[in-house]
Amino acid sequence: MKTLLITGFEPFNNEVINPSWSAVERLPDVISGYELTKLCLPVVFGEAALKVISVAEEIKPDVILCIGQAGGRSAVTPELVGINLRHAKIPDNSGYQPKDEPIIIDGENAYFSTLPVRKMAEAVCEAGIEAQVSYSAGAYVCNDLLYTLLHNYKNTNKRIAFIHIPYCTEQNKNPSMDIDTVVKALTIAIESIDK
Ligand code: PCA
Repeated sequence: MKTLLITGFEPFNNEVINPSWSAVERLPDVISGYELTKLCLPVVFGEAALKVISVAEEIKPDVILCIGQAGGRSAVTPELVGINLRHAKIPDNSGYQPKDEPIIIDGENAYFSTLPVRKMAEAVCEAGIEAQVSYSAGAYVCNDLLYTLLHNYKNTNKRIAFIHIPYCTEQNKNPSMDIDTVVKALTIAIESIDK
């Protein structure tokens, strides 16, 4: 069976939940011929990617799909691109707050995702869930993770993407999405990878 490493994040910015991990936790163990390994990541620059890479070295997944919260967005948004920039409006969970720093000194400016993000967004939309491709993952820990993975696995056949999701209903913020809807969206996104 093919393997898929899927990650969510711990809470950050004074929240007590992060819907990315709540949704990942609820996914079934097998979707569309992919056996899922689930991992919860620290919201810490550099460390999140190191944790993914160390587990990926062990289990050698075919696909790495990372999920994160994007407060303020109303849609499920697969990210097209990761950029070589760290710029944080709030400190990460270790207290680090970089300002306009590269992730990799002399690294490429950007890498495109290596999964079919447009197809994934369209499939989710067709199921009646708000979704669209995003052209910026920001410059915080989520972008750091996406860029670092794409950099680390360039010239390999590992397929990598990042999906940002809205706040969940329990966070009492607007806009928001039910975790069950996010779980459905992620399932459909995974099912569409090889279609
Ligand atoms: N969202 C943050 C980091 C962790 C998360 O869930 C981001 O968009 O960078």
